[in-house]
Amino acid sequence: KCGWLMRKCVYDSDGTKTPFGRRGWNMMYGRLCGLVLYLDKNDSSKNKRSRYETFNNSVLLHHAFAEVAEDYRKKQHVFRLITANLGEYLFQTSSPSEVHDWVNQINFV
Ligand code: I3P
Repeated sequence: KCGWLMRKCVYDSDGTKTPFGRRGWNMMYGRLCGLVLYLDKNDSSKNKRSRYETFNNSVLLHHAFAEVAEDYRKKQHVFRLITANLGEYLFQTSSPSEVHDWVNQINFV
């Protein structure tokens, strides 16, 4: 599964709260490949720096859990992703069916 997502970091991958200044929403292109969710700032560039950024932004899905973020009311069509190392992200998609599709694809990889 691939597609554009808005991402917000809530907890970093060491389980601590993401500090102010890095808690904003960013548009990213998500690609689900096996047990990794790759996140690119755009879907075309293939230079070394963008590959490094893709690697740096990738989320490992082994023992990760996704759910519809029903308690998050500021935006629509948002799902939450909690990772094994207690990182937490919110992702906004474009429709209810996209939310369910991402959640199911992440949970049943
Ligand atoms: C954050 C940014 C987010 C906001 C977050 C802010 O500021 O405004 O949009 O989350 O609030 O901290 P910054 O870009 O300086 O990190 P919401 O959109 O969910 O309100 P938060 O700290 O309550 O998560």
